[in-house]
Amino acid sequence: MSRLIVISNRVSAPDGSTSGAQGGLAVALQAALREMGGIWFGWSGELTDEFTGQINFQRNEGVTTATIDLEAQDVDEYYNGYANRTLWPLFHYRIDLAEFERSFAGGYQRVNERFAETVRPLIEPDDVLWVQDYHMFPLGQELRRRGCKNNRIGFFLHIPWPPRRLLSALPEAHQLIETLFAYDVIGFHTQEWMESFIDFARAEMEAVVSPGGVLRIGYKSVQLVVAPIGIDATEFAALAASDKARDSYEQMRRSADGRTMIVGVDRLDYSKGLEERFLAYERFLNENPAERKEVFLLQIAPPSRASVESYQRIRSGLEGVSGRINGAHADLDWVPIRYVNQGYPRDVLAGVYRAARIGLVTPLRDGMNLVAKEYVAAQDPEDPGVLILSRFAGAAVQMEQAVLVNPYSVEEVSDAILLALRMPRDERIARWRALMDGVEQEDVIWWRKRFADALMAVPEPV
Ligand code: ADQ
Repeated sequence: MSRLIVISNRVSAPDGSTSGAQGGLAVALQAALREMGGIWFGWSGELTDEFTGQINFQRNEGVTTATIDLEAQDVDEYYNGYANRTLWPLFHYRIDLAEFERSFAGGYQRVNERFAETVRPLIEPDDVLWVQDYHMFPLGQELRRRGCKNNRIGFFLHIPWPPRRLLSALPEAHQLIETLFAYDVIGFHTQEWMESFIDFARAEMEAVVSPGGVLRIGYKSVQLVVAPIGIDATEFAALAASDKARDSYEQMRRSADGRTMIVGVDRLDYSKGLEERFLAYERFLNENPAERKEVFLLQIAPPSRASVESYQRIRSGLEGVSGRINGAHADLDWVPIRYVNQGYPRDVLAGVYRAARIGLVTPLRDGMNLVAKEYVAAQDPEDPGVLILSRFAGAAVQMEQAVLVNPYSVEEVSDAILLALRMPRDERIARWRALMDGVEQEDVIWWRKRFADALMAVPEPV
């Protein structure tokens, strides 16, 4: 039987010893690795003075992880540089924040070659490879060049694919996209991201697409598939029913002191629309004096990518806006925004979600957004809260019973908050039931299977 080799920037062991992919994605990939056997390969998160390609193997609960250390220059150019200062902003439609430097592109290519060189000896002829996300676009091609001719290699993109005209600003766009033809299958969260990809390949590279979703340039071809990621709904429901979740639920209810809680949970990232969210909430406070002191917003936002300047700016920007709103509106017994910069264990988070009457998930652009699904999975079926969700999150395609909003419009989001607060219980239950059915059916196991089926259906190389 084939083994599975997962390759991503960071890896995650079942005991949580290495950080990186967390929650549902990690659980799903670990389950696949347990079933098929194999290895999860990636960067350890550690630095080394000189790259040696020495691999650190660990085995935990039936999952083997293999990690390597990188040089400081690698991390600057590949991770902080090309991945987080070039591709991430550009792929989230923030060309204004994207930085184009040849050293970043060079470092990105070098690290992908280092990954390929190091992981290559671990790969056997029958192994199936699954490469994750935008850190690793050229990896498939580098592996093919090193002799992985017959392995099935799939690639999944966790972030949006930007419109063609935006992508044209990337100096290496053509080369980068050509490398993707080394994969057998490329997966996207939504039809929209896939269509943007096809649009670029057609218009700029004369690619042709067949009705079955095979994209061709000359003699090279790749199968495209839409596979929206889900959460592990069963795992999350169990978390929500745990003692820890109940404690945090009760603690939140007590501290809410009879007021209605609105919750936001996001990595501190400009793509998540936090500033717009705060401004929309302020508008709600101004427009609805009667409701004003009946609500508060809890925003949990642990800092991420803190060495990148645009992240430092968003952080101080948010401190400014939340401070100003609290300064202008707070009273002796009420603070409108509780703004918390730290991460919490997932069971605690589940209790917090359940205690919130509104889940406010308003990214300006998001590949999928798993917080929206977790919020739904944590609700009390008898008295569920209301999900307010950005139209520009990939999740909106599957979650049309949420209150969908344009996150750029403070008026629309403010109106949505009022609508959600006044929504009768029957309607909340009906919407929640439909959302929960989707979250349960199209969960992370479904996602993994959908992608794996597409990969296994590709005709075997000869
Ligand atoms: P992210 O941009 O990280 O993921 P998201 O999908 O919302 O966004 O996942 C965040 C995860 O981190 C959730 O599981 C959430 O519970 C957890 N998390 C966030 N804040 C936390 C906190 N304070 N404490 C503890 N946990 C916290 C990228 C893409 C998304 C895509 C995913 C998966 O940007 O669009 O949905 O990958 O493909």
